Amino acid sequence: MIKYIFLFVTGLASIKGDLTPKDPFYDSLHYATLSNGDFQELQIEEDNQLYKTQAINLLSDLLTLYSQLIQEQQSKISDLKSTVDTNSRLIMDLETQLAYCQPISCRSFANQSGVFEIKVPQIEAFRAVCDAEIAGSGWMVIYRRTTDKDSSNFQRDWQTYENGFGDFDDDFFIGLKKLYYTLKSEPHELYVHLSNEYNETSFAHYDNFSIGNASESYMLKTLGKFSGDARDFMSNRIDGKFSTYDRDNDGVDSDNCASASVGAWWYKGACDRNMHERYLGNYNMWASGTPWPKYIASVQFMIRSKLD
Ligand SMILES: [Ca+2]
Repeated sequence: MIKYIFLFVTGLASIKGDLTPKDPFYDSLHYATLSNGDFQELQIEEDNQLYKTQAINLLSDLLTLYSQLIQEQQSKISDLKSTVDTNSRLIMDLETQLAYCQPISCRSFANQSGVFEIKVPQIEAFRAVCDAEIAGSGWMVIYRRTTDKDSSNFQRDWQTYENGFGDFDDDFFIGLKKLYYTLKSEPHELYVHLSNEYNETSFAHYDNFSIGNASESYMLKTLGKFSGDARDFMSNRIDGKFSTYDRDNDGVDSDNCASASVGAWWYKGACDRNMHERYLGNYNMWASGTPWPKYIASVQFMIRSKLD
């Protein structure tokens, strides 16, 4: 076989003389005119070159495949990052919602007295006075009135009582709206602290204090069980709506209790004495006709979540 190839190649040698190194067929004819040994070496060399080319092509294919795999993995990583980002935002949203669902009350500032920011669901955070001295820790002061002076005006209209007013360092009312949403957020107890001119104190405690919403005129709904060394002057007002001089909800047709008795309060069919009466320049107005000890010098209403 090789002999015939050799003769074929030898025959081609005569053609080579008519070609120059620049002709396209020159190399082929040059190879064809080689000796048999040279031809075999050339064949081996060409085979090696072919293997190299095949190896390079294979390596190129592998590189292409590897590049595709890397691109696929990068795409998957990008998708995973996107998923992680989405889930992170979701977690942050849930944490925010959770924070808004979990009330921040005076219980959050155990054993501390002062002004702190409170957050209960459905309303903006607000500042409130926490008291940890009078009846243990975790109490939020919703109303304070001292009778040693008449600087604080408790004769206010409905909107003012709804929003709250006064000075945390002195006399104030937290506001019916904040009170409603705070009491709604968790079960609360109520503690009424009284002191007289001799710094003697008494208290009234109710273990389940709640009121209605704005459309119910913040009706006094529940008080729970009463205890204390003061008299219970609140229980007979359950189901009574809150009244101000410009919002008569007292159930008394012949009178406007908040105006006549000079005090916004929960009334139920009678213009009873209350804590918001106008200060008349003496302590006796508190003693006369009220169930509280004589000469009341100050009163403070406080609420506390019943949950730990
Ligand atoms: Ca009336």
